[in-house]
Amino acid sequence: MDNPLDQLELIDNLQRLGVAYHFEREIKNILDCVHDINNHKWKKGNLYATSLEFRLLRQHGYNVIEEVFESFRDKTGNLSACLYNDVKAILSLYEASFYGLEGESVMQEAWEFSSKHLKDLDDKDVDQNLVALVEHALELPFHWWAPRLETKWFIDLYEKREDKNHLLLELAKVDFNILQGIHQEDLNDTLRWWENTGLGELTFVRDSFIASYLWALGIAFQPQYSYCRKVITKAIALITVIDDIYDVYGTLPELELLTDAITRWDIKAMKQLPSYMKTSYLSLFNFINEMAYHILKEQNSDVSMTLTKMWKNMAQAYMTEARWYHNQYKPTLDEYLNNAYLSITGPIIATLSYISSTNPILEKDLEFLESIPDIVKWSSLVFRLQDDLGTSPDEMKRGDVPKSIQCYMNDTGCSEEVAREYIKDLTRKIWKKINVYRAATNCPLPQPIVEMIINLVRTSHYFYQHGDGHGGGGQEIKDVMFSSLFQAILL
Ligand code: 0FV
Ligand code: MN
Ligand code: MN
Ligand code: MN
Ligand code: MN
Repeated sequence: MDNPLDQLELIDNLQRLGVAYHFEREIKNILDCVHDINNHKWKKGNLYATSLEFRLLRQHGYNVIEEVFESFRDKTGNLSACLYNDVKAILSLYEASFYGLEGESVMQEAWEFSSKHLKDLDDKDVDQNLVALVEHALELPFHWWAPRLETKWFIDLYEKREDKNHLLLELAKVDFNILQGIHQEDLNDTLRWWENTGLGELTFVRDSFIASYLWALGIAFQPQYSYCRKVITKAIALITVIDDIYDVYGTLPELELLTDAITRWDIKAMKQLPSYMKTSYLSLFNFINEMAYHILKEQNSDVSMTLTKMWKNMAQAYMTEARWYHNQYKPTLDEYLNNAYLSITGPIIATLSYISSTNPILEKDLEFLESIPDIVKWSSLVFRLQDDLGTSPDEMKRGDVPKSIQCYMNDTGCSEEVAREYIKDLTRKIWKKINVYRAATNCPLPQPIVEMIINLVRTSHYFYQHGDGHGGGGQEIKDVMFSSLFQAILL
């Protein structure tokens, strides 16, 4: 292909079909060329092409200015009304707008303009494939997709297209099935570990082991990250149990003992725990020690201090929430969020992602992660806000610390509906900060790790878009779990 637009569409399809990871070098070559072309005839006056180019270039770390959209204004200075009828172009602009950076006004305007028109879309004369894309994009824009979790959906959609490339479709299906086989092996391994812990038999624990694996898959799907996925799955399974102990089952004095035991990180501390807590504590202890041992053996790096420190942070943040709840204390939103980015455990998952997928592990990276850098903090905040949007209705019914929505209602006296809109708006604002970070060239962490951290955010969007996908799990998420993990695609 030598038409830039065809090339960009191909890249977009490769990405959505889940096979772009095979063509990283080719994609970079194309984008390098597109970025350097001086003849702009192929996209002049074409909002669809301009937006697609902008989105792909920004996604891949190229510097593009928001002013490329200035030429689409009408005489009144607004994004032009004559664009309303071009659904494909507006969708393309909408997808691009999620790559906006903090402080960019044109991007904010592009988001407002495009999302409004897509929501109000009269779809009776629009191609059904495009309508499906619009509906999906309004739920989750491409930039917020957890790569593997949307692949099956897109392959199905792509197959229905008249202009599909048969070879590409076949590649996507075969590749999906091959990866699914690898994922099933990971799951087998970890499931055996989980059954051996016996933690699933604790009466108060949510049944969410497969969901824990799906989180790991959302974070890192590529074949080489099996060890990383297994570590993350186990961590999330343990986090879920410990979280339920803090939120649902434990009494305040018992929780003080558990917090003390995790803070001390000493097997002797098990003695002081009520018997129902002992297996959870020892499982966590063993899991971390085993991982530290593995890394020591493989790389001669000692990660034990970093790991224990992250889990201490979590236990202390859980304890803070438990004290607030049992004393009926209502934190302000600021106060709540200052603790909640830790209690969502994003910093642990980010650190585990690094440790379980990086060789050589560097002391300076460990220190950087321990300091909880902005990228981890912001990602954890978005993760927290999504969790609160999805889980707080049930949490409030059961009794729990006020979550972000309730804190904002307490702060301002507004309705729940207004508070939820505020939290969604805050989510988009923090994403712009994440985008700035992602675009910066001076991040000390390896790029794949930054992407895993961002994939954690994306996975949280996925899990909580229709409620509590992790704990409660509506039918929709169960269906997707089943089809992503256990159903091969027919060729
Ligand atoms: C707790 O859910 C829980 F298990 C989480 C945070 C999802 C697991 C995913 C990762 C750790 C990556 P819940 O809504 O009860 O969490 P909070 O913190 O609100 O009690
Ligand atoms: Mn959906
Ligand atoms: Mn909880
Ligand atoms: Mn909790
Ligand atoms: Mn929650």
